Amino acid sequence: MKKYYITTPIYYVNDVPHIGHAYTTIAADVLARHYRKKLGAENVRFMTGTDEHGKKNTEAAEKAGLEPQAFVDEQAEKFEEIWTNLNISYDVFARTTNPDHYASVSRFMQTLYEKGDIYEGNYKGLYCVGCEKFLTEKELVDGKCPDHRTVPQAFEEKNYFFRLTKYLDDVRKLIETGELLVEPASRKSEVLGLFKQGLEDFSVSRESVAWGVPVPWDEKQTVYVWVEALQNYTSFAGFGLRDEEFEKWWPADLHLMAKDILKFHAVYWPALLAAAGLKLPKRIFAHGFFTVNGQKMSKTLGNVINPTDMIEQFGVDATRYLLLTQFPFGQDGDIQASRFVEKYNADLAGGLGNLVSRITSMVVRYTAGAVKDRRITREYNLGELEQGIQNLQFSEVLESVWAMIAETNRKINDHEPWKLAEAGKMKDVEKVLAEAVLRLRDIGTILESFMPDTSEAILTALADLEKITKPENLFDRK
Ligand code: ME8
Repeated sequence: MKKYYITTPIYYVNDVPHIGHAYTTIAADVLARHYRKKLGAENVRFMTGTDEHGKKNTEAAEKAGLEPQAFVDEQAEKFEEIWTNLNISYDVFARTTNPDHYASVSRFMQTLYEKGDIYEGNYKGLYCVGCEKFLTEKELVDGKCPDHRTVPQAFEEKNYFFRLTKYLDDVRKLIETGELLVEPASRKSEVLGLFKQGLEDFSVSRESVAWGVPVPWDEKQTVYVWVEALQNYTSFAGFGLRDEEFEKWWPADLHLMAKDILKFHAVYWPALLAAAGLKLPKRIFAHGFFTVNGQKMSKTLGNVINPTDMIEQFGVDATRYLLLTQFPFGQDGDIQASRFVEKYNADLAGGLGNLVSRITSMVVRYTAGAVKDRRITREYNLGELEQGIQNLQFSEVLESVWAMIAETNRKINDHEPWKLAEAGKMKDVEKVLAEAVLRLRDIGTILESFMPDTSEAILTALADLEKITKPENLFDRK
């Protein structure tokens, strides 16, 4: 692999970012940082952004008493700000109201049209604005959208349709053989199940929605917001705009998202790409959807957690850590927000923070800040941990790191360097501390992608084995 192009979904700006958005974006950031170390920063492109068209956003703008553009500008800024505060190292922030995106989408749609994969039809259906998609009667619960608990709007208009059915067999085969990876395995089966149930051509334009990218051959219509949003992955890589750039980055190495939008990414998107004659993404990974303290996160329940509040309470790295360690990535789970303080104190203040402070204090005190670089026996395999990151096993990797922290602590307790010092056995003291320092360096190295500031503080303090310093307290007890 020579380059790595990773994306998050582009989030709707109808509301402010919450920890659901943060969860995916932090995970993508860990991968981007990891691959920058492996491939060099110039060979990694990490993209996130905002989905700014469609009804959902215009309705929110209206409520806020603003013109759509003014509203989405304001909202997009909030996302960028939060990502900066969370130390998200994105390379590109894709906003779908960017004129370049319009040009790229027009080019893409025109290609499908000229190929004969678009036809005119009449659409009659039930539309859920919350999902920005049509629902079938079968999907409704008590006549309502099960996710948004609202009655969908009955809707009939002239639309353009995409010949999805023409590409279904090809896409299905690529997923089956793993040429297009859909992960985890449970999600792959779910997607293959959709093919079995049968899928129909779908409408890719709207006559009644003005806030969008105009259909190039019929400017009275706009491109359906989902079809246009998916194309952010190609347009912001330069499709139809900057050929050399597009050549370098496409296809994407990983599209990351939660399972709620897997169908769009694993069925519609590959089919659209195939129709446009473009390569398909290499890997699609859909992680689980989580609840908070056992309940669905919702405005009505008032349990939506804002990442900014978490950063204020715990700091950036602790927020990243607390979110990624709640449950295995890829599975559904529960964010136990009521136990954040307990976990913070146990793992960060008491665990890692205490270990760093303990070791560096002893080195400064007993060996004047200097230890010899010795070979250490490692019970852990750094390469395996790196592989774990590439497999998106974030909570497992962090668990292993915390096992290393506990083990390093235990070794210090067993050898009691303070007693050795009292007995004047300074060579032994130095040996025990040197080993602890080197383990701590390994820990700092693995944490680089997860907790960048913490890792830097550790690695800086231990950079020169002749002049080890004690860093400031990493995590204050809460
Ligand atoms: O769907 N658990 O945007 P969106 C886990 N604009 N992840 C969660 C989550 C939760 N409870 N809540 C949100 C859209 N997410 C479209 C995407 S892409 C071309 C267009 C995360 O703002 C997760 O990544 O509704 C999920 O897939 C995404 O937010 C949905 O973001």
